[in-house]
Amino acid sequence: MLISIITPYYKGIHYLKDAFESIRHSLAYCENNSGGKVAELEMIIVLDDGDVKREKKMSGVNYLTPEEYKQEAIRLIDEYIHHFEVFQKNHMHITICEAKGETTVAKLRNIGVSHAHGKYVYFMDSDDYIAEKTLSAMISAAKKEKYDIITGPIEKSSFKYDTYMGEHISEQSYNKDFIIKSNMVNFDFTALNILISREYLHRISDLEFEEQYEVYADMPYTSNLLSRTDNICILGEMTYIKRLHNDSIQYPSLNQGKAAGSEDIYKTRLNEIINTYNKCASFLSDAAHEILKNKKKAIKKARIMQVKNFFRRPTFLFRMIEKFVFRRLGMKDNWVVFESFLGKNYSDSCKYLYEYMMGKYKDKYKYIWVVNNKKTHIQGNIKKVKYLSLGWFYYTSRAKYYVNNMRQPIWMNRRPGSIMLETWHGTPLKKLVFDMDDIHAATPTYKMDMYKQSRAWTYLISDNSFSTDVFESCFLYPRENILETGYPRNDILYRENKDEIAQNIKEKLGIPSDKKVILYAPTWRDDEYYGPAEYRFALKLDMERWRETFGEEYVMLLRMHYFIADAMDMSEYKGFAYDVSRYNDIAELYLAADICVTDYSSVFFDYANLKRPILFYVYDFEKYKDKLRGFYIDMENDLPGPLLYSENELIDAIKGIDDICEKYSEKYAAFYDRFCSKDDGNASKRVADIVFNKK
Ligand code: C2G
Repeated sequence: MLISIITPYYKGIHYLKDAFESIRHSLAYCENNSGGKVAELEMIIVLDDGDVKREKKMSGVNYLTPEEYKQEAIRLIDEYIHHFEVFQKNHMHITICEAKGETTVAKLRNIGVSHAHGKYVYFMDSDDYIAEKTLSAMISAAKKEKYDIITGPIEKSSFKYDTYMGEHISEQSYNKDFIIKSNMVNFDFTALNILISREYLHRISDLEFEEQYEVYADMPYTSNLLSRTDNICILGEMTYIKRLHNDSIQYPSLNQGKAAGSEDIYKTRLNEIINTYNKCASFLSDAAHEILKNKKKAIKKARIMQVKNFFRRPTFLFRMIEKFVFRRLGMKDNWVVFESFLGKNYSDSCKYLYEYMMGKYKDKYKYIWVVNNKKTHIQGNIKKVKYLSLGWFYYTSRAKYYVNNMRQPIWMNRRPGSIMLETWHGTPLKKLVFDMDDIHAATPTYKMDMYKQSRAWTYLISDNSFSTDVFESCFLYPRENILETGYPRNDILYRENKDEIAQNIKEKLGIPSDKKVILYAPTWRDDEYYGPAEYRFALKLDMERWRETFGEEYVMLLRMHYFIADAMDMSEYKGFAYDVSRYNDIAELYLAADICVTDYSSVFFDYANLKRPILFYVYDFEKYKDKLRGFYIDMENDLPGPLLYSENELIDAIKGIDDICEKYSEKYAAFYDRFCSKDDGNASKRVADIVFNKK
């Protein structure tokens, strides 16, 4: 008994690969649970080049030609057929057909059906996947009895197949909001996950998708299917996973892409269902009613939230004032706004660029600093404003220059002719934005937001040629606007009086001058958060043990990432452990530190400028590497220090730090050449010359 799986495809080879992977696993499951009997499947892939031709070009996105898209798909299909035994054993036959010119998914599916030989047809989209038990469940039901329709639940997930299957993660670490479980079969009238008997299709006059519909052609088709038979089987184990696209820029789903804003069409279609079926198949009109009711409720809730936000946070009001008042005042060509870590610190490249400019250009420019703590000491004649205060709106609106090391707010709309200098905040180690497959962090619209934000950057600073390559791919950012100058924030690490500065910092922190300093500066974990930019961190150090072991010789500086919301209480370890999480400038702490312990933070790229020992305390290496991010460099081979997986290993490494320095001297030198050689103490000058010192 042959089943024909019909899959329209136009792009997103990684999606198609996941679809194949899921079929491969599901086939293997079938085989193992049916005494080795073959499943009898055929797949009909309907290739469409029409959509590619019509696609709106986005800056930075590299498009393949329609022919290249096609070849890419054919290669993948070929690989599966020839490399996996389970496909050969099951005599899986794959037919590739093509649709040219202006097409719709509806048309592709009809083409697929016209090529099908199976007793049943099954629509599966190329960007979705099926659960392991799905094929086995549907095949055994179809063999047992002669149903017109066999169907099961549809889940939604924004994760790739591997992650969904949970090979590397435990249930608890999922971002639950991303997995929306829907037990209601065909909740939104999709044609997916329905095994349809071809004889039944024939009986109801060879029902077809209406090809003129760009979106929601499923709705009339599925309502028709469901209303004309009672011979339906619903299987709990026949699960289909609809994938939510996290990259609406390069790989938009139909609704995110050309059919964006098709909400009204959806409502019209629901009303059609209500009007058509309210007597003959009232369960369909009831379902459509229910969806409409829930939609209305959701809109109402969103409006109430908007009003609440308006009163709770004055940002909305300030945005209006900016738009209608400040924007009408002229742009100030000599105003420069500096902002580091959302106003949390006076630090990073913004600080060093500012100090250079102040020394060089003096009052040729008016300098504005975004600092949330107005007591922050900043030398020079400057104006201080808090992040997102009315003053912030005023100055960022009127200043020609805005220098920032993070992402600006997504709604920010800089005026024409203004310049935004993005200094960024580190050489990338962890995969970023468009290089990430899955997004585990708190903001599901990360890729789309980041794309929009980075289009507003006039320049982007890079510390080395490695970062330049990465920024081009991870931000889809044009290479010609990247300033590969080295980091202004590392200028201080090359100052002649750096030892004197270090001594002053130790004094300021109350560190006895005879003690050496271990700086522990870890990063944040994408999956441990309270909300956007508010992350949790559990300190995996037994401080009592550290004091006993190292208290005579060392003190410890504990520096949490700026996203970490949890405060640490180190009062018990006074005189040994210092919480320096709120210290403004980590570069100053680098100068004071004899050893740096970090994990996946970009901290080590900068600290390596000092050529002092670096240890990597990576107790959750596997999870971080495989599940959360993935890395740009080979952590096991390219680092200037050892990976230490447990507290014991870390303690032993510190005890034998001289041996480690010796052992890693060659790797350290290679690392320095690759990542630090642009830094020489003059990066601020190089940036200022390009951005501000224009003739
Ligand atoms: N940082 C800090 N204290 C820490 C960790 C980081 O002050 N405990 C500062 C450092 O200047 C570091 C920067 O924040 O370089 C970025 O921190 P990362 O840990 O690298 O993490 P993230 O903010 O995700 O930025 O390209 C760089 C990446 O974007 C990483």
